[in-house]
Amino acid sequence: MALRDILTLPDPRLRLVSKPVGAVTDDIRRLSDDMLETMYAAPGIGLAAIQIGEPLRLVVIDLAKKDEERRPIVLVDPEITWSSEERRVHEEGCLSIPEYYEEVERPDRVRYRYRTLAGEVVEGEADGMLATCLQHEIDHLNGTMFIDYLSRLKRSRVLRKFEKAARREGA
Ligand code: K1U
Ligand code: ZN
Repeated sequence: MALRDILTLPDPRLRLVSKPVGAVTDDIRRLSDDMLETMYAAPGIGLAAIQIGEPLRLVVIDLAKKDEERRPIVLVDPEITWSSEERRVHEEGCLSIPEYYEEVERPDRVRYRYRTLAGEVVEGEADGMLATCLQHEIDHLNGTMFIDYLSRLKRSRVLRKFEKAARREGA
């Protein structure tokens, strides 16, 4: 396992559409281990492969609380198969936009499908934090970030802040 660097705004790789994983190989198993280690260290509750620079449709999630045992989920080629008309607002953060949190409105419930590393197909329906997290992570696979759902003013403010920071770091 290896701790990997997390890409941050305005890195253009965060806007790539990731490619399907297809067959699970040892490289994919190693990548999912790295993703879990990186997510736990951040700390975060989810991570998409593109956030560590790998444009593959691979996601890890663990919604266990600090005092609970870890419950890692590795999702290979995850999809949202249905979204409710009903929507809800939830505060979101993103490891690629450090220390920025905003309320985002999304479908309240979703149905999803993914494969496990062992090749099993898992289908289910989620609400609450799992629904929010699944939508946030699957958005990353399509090059979408949660700031895309904010007003143009909020989005341009946060983008400007991170572009300025990147210029300072490059200088
Ligand atoms: O994909 C990511 O950038 C990870 C992101 C997932 C997420 C958070 C909130 C709503 C939707 C999706 C994070 O994990 S941000 C960090 C965070 O929320 C957190 C960190 C430690 C404990 C609890 C939450
Ligand atoms: Zn994110």
